[in-house]
Amino acid sequence: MDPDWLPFHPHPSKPAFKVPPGAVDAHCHVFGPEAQFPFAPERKYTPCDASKDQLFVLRDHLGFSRNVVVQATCHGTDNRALVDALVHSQGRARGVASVGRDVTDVELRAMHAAGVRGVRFNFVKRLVDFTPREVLAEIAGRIAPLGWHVVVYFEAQDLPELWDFFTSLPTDVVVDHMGRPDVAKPVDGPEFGLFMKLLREHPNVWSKVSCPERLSKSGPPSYDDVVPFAKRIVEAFPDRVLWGTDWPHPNLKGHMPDDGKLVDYLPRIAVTPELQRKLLVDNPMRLYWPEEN
Ligand code: 0GY
Repeated sequence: MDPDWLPFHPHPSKPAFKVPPGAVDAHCHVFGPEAQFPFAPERKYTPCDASKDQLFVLRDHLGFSRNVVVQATCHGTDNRALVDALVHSQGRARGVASVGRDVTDVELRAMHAAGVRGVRFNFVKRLVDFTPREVLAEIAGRIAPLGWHVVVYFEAQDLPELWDFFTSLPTDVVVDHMGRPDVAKPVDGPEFGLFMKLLREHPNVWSKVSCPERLSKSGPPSYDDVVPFAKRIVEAFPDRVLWGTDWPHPNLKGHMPDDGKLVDYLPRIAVTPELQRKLLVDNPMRLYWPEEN
């Protein structure tokens, strides 16, 4: 583990907000355990272990029913820890993998059988080396027939350059953490306006409204400065939003959130029971468990 690595909160509080029945934590990770699932040689950070069993304990503690486990960059394109979590979840976890162009159709089908329903393309420069767009387009073309979608992670200032690539993808496109807006800038300003335009003009684009703890400059426990951004998206696109804890919170500096308090942030961005049900149940179920709809 990196010397300045902040481990996840050891005893998260019980949230005051009761999530609706069947709620899905649609963005979380597993790390290792390293002794069983070594981290990738090309990784940019070495985290603490954060196992599937610890994730499932947190799920139950917070009142969630299911997880969507997203491949983190510290595991590169080795999805074994992710797949292990899915197959031991009793059908209560689905996943988003990272694959290279060398992935075989047999491997893709095996991941599908385990519960993988998407691939993640990461454009955050501190996390990954550059992959040519044509390689990513090729991967997207291969996973589209499986009914999978593409999850993209990028920072707001890079959206203009990424726009043409994102809008050319043949699948649903799920954006992590609202495209990481700079929340010191106005919610009505051009930078966030461009992200809203992406959602408005492209009905296949979804947004996770997660990670106030990552985006906030005003800080915990209320993350006030992030609320207007997330609330704006939830109210404008109630059928294309997802939320997740982001446990175990990779690369946070300064503070580690109490996951119970993160759940208590939810009714501030989804202010009615209907919006809460769409965000936490209907939307993730439609995307990850469509056969149950
Ligand atoms: C997140 C955010 C981060 C890390 C990763 O895959 C990853 O390593 O996604 C980050 O450092 O901002 O969603 O987990």
